Amino acid sequence: MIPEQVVIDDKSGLMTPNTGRYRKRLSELRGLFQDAQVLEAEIRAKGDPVVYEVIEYKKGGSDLFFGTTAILPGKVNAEYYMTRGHFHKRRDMGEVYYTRNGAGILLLESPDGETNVIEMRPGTCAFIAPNWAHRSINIGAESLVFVWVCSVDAGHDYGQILRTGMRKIVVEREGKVAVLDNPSMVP
Ligand code: PAN
Ligand code: ZN
Repeated sequence: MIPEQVVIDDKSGLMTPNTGRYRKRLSELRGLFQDAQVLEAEIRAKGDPVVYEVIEYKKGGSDLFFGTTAILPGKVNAEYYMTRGHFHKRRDMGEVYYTRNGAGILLLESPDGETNVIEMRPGTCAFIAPNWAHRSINIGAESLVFVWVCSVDAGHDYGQILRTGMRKIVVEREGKVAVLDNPSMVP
């Protein structure tokens, strides 16, 4: 393995070079947002818009890898665009999120249902402690771009969050950002 420089464009999250990337469109995020009807209408009206893009740099044999996530600005009804959210498969492994552009909320949840909220704005670095589920939410008018760094062994466990949602949702209420109890939370 050889050390290498990676250039990151803070505005877009583009990483050069990178080893992989994927996009999530609204149609791939069915079930994530409260308002399923508005979601379908948005897919039709906007031609299935991209909600977020993940770009990574991963080299075989390394213990660490890193990448960027760029969440576009947008809402489904009042609910801001967000990532799926997950625990790590390896619950003993945490992560670092370093925000480079935009404005967001990092919503965290422990296995016993405790919630933690960390503000994301350029220059803030979030320590995601092991065993906390994490979801990032774009509450601004620009792309929310952050750099993440994590163990290659951490993995993703989407199951529980996909099934039950998180305990809190992040919505616009009377022109302000509000973190509310999730009304459709399955206990
Ligand atoms: C991030 C996330 C990325 C997309 O790289 O995977 O922001 O979010 P979801 O995977 O929840 O859709 C990370 O936390 N990796 O562990
Ligand atoms: Zn993670």
